[in-house]
Amino acid sequence: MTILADYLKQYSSNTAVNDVICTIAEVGKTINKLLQRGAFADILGEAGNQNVQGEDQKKLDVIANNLLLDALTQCTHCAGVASEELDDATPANQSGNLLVLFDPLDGSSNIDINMAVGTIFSILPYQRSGSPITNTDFLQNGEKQLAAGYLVYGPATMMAVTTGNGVAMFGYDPDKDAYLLIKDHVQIDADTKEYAINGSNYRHWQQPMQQYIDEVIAGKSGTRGKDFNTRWVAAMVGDVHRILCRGGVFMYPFDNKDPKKAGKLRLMYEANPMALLIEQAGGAATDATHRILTIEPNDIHQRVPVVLGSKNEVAYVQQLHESALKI
Ligand code: AFP
Repeated sequence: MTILADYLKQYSSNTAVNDVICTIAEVGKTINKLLQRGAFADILGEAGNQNVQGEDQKKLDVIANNLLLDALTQCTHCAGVASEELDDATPANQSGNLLVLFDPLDGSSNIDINMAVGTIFSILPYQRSGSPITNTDFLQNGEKQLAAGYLVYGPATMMAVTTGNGVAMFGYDPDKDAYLLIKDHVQIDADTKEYAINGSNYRHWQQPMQQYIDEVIAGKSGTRGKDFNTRWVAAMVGDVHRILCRGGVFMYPFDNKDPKKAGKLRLMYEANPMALLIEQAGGAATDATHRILTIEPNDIHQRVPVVLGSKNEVAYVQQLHESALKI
């Protein structure tokens, strides 16, 4: 069995990136242990404050954020860190040549109900090594990512990662205290019959998204001519992991619940890393009409609509949106 560090040595020549990935993987072991202990580790419930997004922080949001910050600020290659849980980027080692962004605990609403949660990370180059970092240094489009991945803490803890040469999946074996390669060159089928969306927002969507959902619900008797199935983990990492395992499409589209917000998911540390993984696995990732990886960011916490997964299904959603724009 191939361990994570050996796999990275073989497929990624960037030793600094490899070190950062292994650092995050080590923190993942600690988060896994805390989750395995659950109620007995005092990690459940609210932390009693809000993050920059104005969301109530769970205790584990804060714990996971601090664990990653402590580990990455000690990594010589890391010049700075941006987190969903912190307003501004945190300087690390000025001589470092990498920037790391993460959602430390994705799917917080699942923590107290013992359902899957995860950690999402993205690694960008730091172009001004030797100078103190600013938020602006992080504003690079998703194609600039040197690596991206997630840890999913489910019945098993697993890591999916890409350094630009395809996607590899590792399982954490607690008996060996190691991440062992389960599958590399992960590929997603171009077609699917499985979609993931929070249907309770239907009345807030734009017409093309409502049309898409009407069609998949109509199934065989409708224009699609086939029946579909639905899944919704309420943790993006869980839905993306399922798509990497068996295909599918995941959508968190624009909704007019709060028209000032472009979407719920954040571009820099959720959509971009997941989009890189999905594209590296032969899928597609858009904001319904444009490739996510080409979106030029203007804020480290900006939000974006997301449609990603099996490329033909993503293309079909895009076609519905473009047709509506042509009318
Ligand atoms: P939380 O981390 O606040 O639970 O949000 C998770 C998430 O950003 C993403 O991981 C899920 O796919 C999505 O939100 C779930 O959103 P809904 O709760 O609106 O279904």
